[in-house]
Formats: sequence, structure tokens, C-alpha cells
Amino acid sequence: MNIEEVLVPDTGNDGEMDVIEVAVSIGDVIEKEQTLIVLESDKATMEIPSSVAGKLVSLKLKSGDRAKSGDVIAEVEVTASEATNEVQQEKAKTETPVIEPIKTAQPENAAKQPPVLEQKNETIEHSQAPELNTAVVHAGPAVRKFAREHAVDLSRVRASGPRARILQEDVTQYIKSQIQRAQNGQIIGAGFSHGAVALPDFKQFGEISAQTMTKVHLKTAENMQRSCQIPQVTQFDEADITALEEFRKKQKNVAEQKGIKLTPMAFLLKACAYALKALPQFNVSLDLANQHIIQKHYVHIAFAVDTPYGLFVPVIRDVDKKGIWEIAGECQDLAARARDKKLLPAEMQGACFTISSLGAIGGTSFTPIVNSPEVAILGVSKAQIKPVYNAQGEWQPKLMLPLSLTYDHRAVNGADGARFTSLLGNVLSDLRELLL
Ligand code: CAO
Repeated sequence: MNIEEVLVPDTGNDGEMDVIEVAVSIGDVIEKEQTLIVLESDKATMEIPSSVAGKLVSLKLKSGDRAKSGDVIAEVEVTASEATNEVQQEKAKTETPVIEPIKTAQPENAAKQPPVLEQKNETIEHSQAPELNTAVVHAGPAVRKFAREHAVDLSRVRASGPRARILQEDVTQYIKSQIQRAQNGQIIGAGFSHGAVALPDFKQFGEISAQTMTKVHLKTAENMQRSCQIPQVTQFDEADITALEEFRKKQKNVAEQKGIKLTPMAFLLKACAYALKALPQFNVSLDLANQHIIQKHYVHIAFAVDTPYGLFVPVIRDVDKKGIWEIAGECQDLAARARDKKLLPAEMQGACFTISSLGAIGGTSFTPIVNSPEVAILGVSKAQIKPVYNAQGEWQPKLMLPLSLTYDHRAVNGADGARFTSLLGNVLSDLRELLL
């Protein structure tokens, strides 16, 4: 049995240093260069590796001790191959190189005045949101390894050890709190952190102010980013709604009596329900994990509502089974309640398809983003009177409604995209189609 002592090498530091972590235990079989302890001075933290391989038979230092160059750290029963190389071992021991600090710990005065570690993470709106540790992270190799294995970003972990050192219990506590928050649905915004761009200091360019993003805004941003990972294509078309507008205007008195505002939206909802039934490949969701296409046999359609608090997307159920007045009434009621923040969560769930109408505002076309797990969304822009030529080369002024259909190209092919908008065009230009 050949027992070797492992010493604290020349650390380049004259005085004693704190042993802040012991990374091994008696009985461990260790490798050469494996970290045994971590030393810390006011200026640096350094991991001290073993100069030999073998079984650890004793530890002479423990966490909290002070140590200096030449002190014995441990005794190791060296392995046979190491023992036969005893001469080299001796040499290595006497020629142990100066250990360079692995990182600068804190500025000169930091030990007396530790830096403020808590900076609120602006992308997560919750009182118990993890705090970003903007100072240098202090953690030993075992803790770093543990954090790595659990995909924990140590800069988010609150340190409870001496001199703001992160302990393994801190990482465990952090993991627990994140699981708890995820289970409570409190983690919002974390999903798009990878899309974040490093921001310059805008103040250098002029005056700025910042306000906290609302939950609705964060959730929308997160959903949009997730949806942008879908391969999507937008199909543009125009529908002649001249006759539809005439019909709609004729209904104004009836609408007033019913207390309902009849806009093109109700007709769009009805036309989309018709198209979803005619082309059911648009009324699906992809379950890629199980390699299933989930066909829906109901027709619930969502529509985007612009409110001062952000975008809300209420859902009208069974649009295919409802008449225009009922749809218009529901649309009006849901939009009003969205603006009053009175929508129930259930009223924003279960959609098969979405309509986003910017018609009352303007624009000629746009590319809406599929609201996953739906596979298509219809964007509607402002109707405009345009000259439309017939087969004889004569033109007539027609009210043309721009349609922008975005679809998930994994679920729907391009020809069907064109079929969908073309069908919508036919239905909207001649409402009698809806009766068929
Ligand atoms: N072209 C021309 N005029 C249109 C039109 C169109 N495509 N769509 C609506 N209009 C007219 C309406 O007919 C109405 O005029 P009248 O009073 O003369 O009839 C006027 O514009 C106002 O309509 P509205 O906005 O009050 O009602 P709506 O049913 O058309 O829309 C709603 C309701 C909730 C969809 C809409 O108010 C809204 O919030 N749109 C914004 C949606 C949005 O933000 N989408 C982007 C989401 S992110 O992709």
C-alpha cells in the first residue's frame, strides 16, 4: 500500500485562504487532476486538483478551515500504475505549478460590501419571479455540476452561503420553486427568453422610459414566438363583397331593432365555418408526439379583439349551426366583454380556426400568424372599391375584400390553401352558396 499526501500547491497567495468547499469524500476513488477542494481569498476562487490518482483515505481539511501553500489536503492510496511511477509522482509533487485563479471573485472592497445580487427579471411578471444574479456567480465544482445536470442557470439562483456563495441546497430550492411555479401556471414569458436580443443602453441615444409588460402582452408574445416555429405560408386573395354589402346595409333597420351591429364579421365567420366543413383538412391539429392528425368534428371559431390591455381571442362555438344574427350578437357581446376584461377563460378556449380582422382600420393585406395548435388563420383587411373586368373586357366598380390565409404547411398543402380562399370568395360574393 502506497499512501501519498496531496498538498496545497503554490497558489501565488502568501497568506491563508478559506476552504469553501470540499468536493470529495473519504473512500472516493479519485482521478489525477480531479478537484479536491475549493479555496477562496478576497480576490479569487480556485479549485485545487489532486496530483495523484487513487483512493482517498483521509481528508485533512474541511469546509470553513483556512489553508496555505504546503498544507496537507488529503492522503491518497495511490493506484498500482501511479505507484510504479513514484519517481515521476515525487517530481510532480515538488514541481506542482502555480495555480492560477479560475476567476476573479469580487472587486477589492467587495468582501466588505457584497454587491447587490437581486435584480428583477423584467421578462417575468410575478412577485416571486426568479432574480437575476448579475454579479459573478460563486459556486464550487460540485454545485456547478449539480446545476449543469439539472439545466439550472446559476445566475438565477439566490445564494445563501458565505460571501454570496451558491450551495447545493440553493439549487435544490430553486428547482423546487420553479416546479411549483410551473405547476401553478405562474411562469409566463420564460418561453421566449431564447429569442431575446442583447439590448444596448438606449439612454445613450436619447430619453427613454420603461413600463412592465402586462401578463396578456407576455402571453401573446410567448404564443407568437412559439407559433413562429411553425412552417407557415400565407395565401392572398380577394372576395367581391358588393352584393354582401348591399344586403348588409338593407338589414340596418332590422339590426337596430335587434340591438345588434351587423358588420362583415358575422358573414366571415359563417363563410369560414362553411369552408372548414368543405375542407376539413383545415379543421385539424397535429399531434406530432403520437404521429396523429386530430380531426375536429365541431366548428368553433375564434376572432381577435384589439383592446387597450392587449389582444384577446374569444371563441364562438358551433358557428356552422348558428344563424347570422346569433353569430353577430355573440361577436358583439364577446368583443365588448373582452374590452371590459370580462371574458371567462373558457370563452377563449377550444377554437379550430381564427379570424383576425383589421378591416375597420386599414391596410391592403398582412400575414397573420397561425395560432397553434390550430392550423390556419384568416386575416381580413379593408374592403375597397376596385375596377373589376368581366370576360368582355368591361369593367365595373366592385367592393373587394382582401383575404390573407396563413396555414401550417405541415398540415395543409398549397393547393388546399388556394382552394380555401377561393371557396371563401365564392361564398362571400354570393351568400346563396351558404344555403347549399
Ligand atoms: N372593410 C371595410 N370596412 C369594414 C371591414 C372591412 N374588412 N370590417 C369592418 N368594417 C367596418 C364595419 O362594417 C363597421 O362600419 P359600419 O359601422 O359602417 O358598419 C366599422 O368597420 C367598424 O367595425 P368594428 O370594428 O366595430 O366591427 P367588426 O365586427 O368589423 O370587428 C372586431 C370587430 C372585434 C374584430 C374588431 O373591433 C377588432 O378588434 N379588430 C382588431 C383585430 C386585431 O387586432 N387583429 C390583429 C390580431 S394580431 O394578428
